[in-house]
Amino acid sequence: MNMEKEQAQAYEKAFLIAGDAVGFAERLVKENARILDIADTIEKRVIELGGKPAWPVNISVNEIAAHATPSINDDNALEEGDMVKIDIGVHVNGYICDRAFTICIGKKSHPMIEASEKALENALKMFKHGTKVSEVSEVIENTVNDAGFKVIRNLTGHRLERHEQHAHPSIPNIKNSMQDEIESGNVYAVEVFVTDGSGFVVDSSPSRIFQYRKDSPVRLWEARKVLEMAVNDFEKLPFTQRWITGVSPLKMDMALRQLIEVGAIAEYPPLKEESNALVAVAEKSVIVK
Ligand SMILES: [Co+2]
Repeated sequence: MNMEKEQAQAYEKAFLIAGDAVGFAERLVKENARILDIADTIEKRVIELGGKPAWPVNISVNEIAAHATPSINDDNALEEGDMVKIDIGVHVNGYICDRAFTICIGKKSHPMIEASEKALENALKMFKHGTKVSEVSEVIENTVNDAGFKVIRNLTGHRLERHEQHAHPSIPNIKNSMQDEIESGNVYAVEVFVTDGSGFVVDSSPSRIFQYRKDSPVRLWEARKVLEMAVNDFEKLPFTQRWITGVSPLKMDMALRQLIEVGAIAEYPPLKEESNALVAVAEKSVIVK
């Protein structure tokens, strides 16, 4: 199956902007940099280049593997030795490019980062029509194990769909017996998480990433306002408190809680390595021609 021209052009633009944003972000991640400034600056850059953030920039440090993003008045800054994972999503017209990289502050590299990048590189070489997903997974796990580390068992790569960041099939990082095959015309994100811990993530808190699920009546007008923005401004893709305008910070948490209770939005809590071990990630998206 071949992509339509309009879709192909949107993807091309999203991929170019994401590539630029990654290079830009790499220069921002350094000792004493405030994570709020890093996230705001990257998101602004994506918009200036004609894209939209497909989700809030994730800045996950050390044992946090993913789904952390700065709060509205976040004061946290990066420190020497921090293992910093930046995950950037860019969309053009709903067509998404998903990228992530890791920097260890004050070090040129780190064996864990090198293992994630090597596994990603080996996996990307296999993205041809007809390759089994299970073959890709096996290459990822073997590469990481050969480097002396473990993959995170319950985090996966995935297919990308219009306005859908995690479409079927997933691309596990562990050996499996999935029958799905890589298909031309599809877009996939390969996302390799590496650790020296137990290789499993659990929910942590507080959640700062949310996503529209369904329309539901809610009492607070602030909650209705958030839901309206989730649909109209964020196009049913993930969002965060930092992006919500016109709602007082005092009412924000109450509004979000109401929406979660009625199932109007879902929350994505930060994911923490179960044994509090360091985690590195390397992720790229690929269009299969
Ligand atoms: Co991803």
